[in-house]
Amino acid sequence: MKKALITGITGQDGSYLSELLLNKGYKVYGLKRRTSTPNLENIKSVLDKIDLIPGDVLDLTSLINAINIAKPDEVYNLAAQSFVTDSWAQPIYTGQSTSIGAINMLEAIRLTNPDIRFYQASSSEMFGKVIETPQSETTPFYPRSPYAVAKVYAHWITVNYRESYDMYTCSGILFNHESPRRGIDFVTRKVTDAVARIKLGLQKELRLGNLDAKRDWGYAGDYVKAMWLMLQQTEPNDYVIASGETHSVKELVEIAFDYVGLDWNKYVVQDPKLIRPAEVDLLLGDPQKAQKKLNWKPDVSFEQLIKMMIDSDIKKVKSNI
Ligand code: NAP
Ligand code: F7E
Repeated sequence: MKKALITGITGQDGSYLSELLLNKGYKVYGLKRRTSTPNLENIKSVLDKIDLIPGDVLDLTSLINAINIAKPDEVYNLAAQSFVTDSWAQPIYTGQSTSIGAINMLEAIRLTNPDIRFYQASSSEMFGKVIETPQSETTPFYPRSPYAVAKVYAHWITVNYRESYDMYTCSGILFNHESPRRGIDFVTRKVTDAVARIKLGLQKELRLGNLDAKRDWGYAGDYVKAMWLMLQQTEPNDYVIASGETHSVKELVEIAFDYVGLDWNKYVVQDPKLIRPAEVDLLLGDPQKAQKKLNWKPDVSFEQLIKMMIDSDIKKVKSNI
């Protein structure tokens, strides 16, 4: 039986990846940091099937301990301070968890068992103020936030350990991916939750920042399949994972309000406080390499994704009334 260790298991991607790996017959271990209140909502359906190991990616000893317990064939490093906005408020912590966390995990592997295959959760935010469109594996990076700068370090250290130590390390450059389990701060979930509340008469307005920003959005359940595929190849490599379509925040809002029969103009308020110090205006990924080499393609469209999230939020909000 193959064994996998996932950091960031309580997050959106960690939960979908756990389900995928369990379905493939893996023994799944998750690194979980201590929190003062429970945060197991995303993994509640798999809790009795996985093993959680206490640890933090900033604590190398806890990572070595986790590897000694799990003895994994594969490590998926998904842990990070992943909210771009907060990376300006907490730049040093974001740098530590997002970049030093990655090298800590790589060092833990190198020192214990360098044959372990390693996946690093890299991000389209690294392209930032884009040099070319669409963005592919060869597009130069121009990060625009402390988060994105930290992800660039984590990406290159992953490449460097492959080249320096001949380790099987892969960097998945994933464009935005969402789901009903997306954190409430991110724009898709903020919109779908608000639409549900407005429809049910519990909220009057939705305050947003830049409506013109464009993103290449996909479904998290599709994207975790690509993470697994990357670690099943003969040779390690880096891949862009994207839908190949871009949409503005305004389009997202229009589709979401339309779906419940409401006019978004009556509810959306632009709030200058929500504009970022430096914005990423346009992201559009070119997933051809992943399509050809991994035989990967997404199944869920942008519209289906938004509708899935609204249906889920309406159910959640109703169950709490
Ligand atoms: P998420 O929901 O924010 O989950 C982040 C996870 O990291 C949580 O489980 C969190 O634990 C954990 N974590 C944070 N700091 C940690 C630390 N110091 N030690 C141990 N665990 C820590 O993020 P996601 O959307 O699932 O994304 C997964 C990864 O992919 C992240 O690295 C993110 O930056 C990257 N990424 C995401 C996207 C996207 O569109 N979703 C795109 C590209 C890359 P707590 O529950 O305790 O907070
Ligand atoms: O913002 C604009 C905002 O916070 C998307 C993370 O998973 O994907 C995510 O980063 C866009 C930005 O995601 C609001 O200015 C407008 O242009 O949903 P977001 P993100 O910053 O793209 C990448 C790939 C990651 O790696 C990250 O970890 O939407 N926007 N108004 C807003 N955004 C938010 N959050 N809230 C607003 O009110």
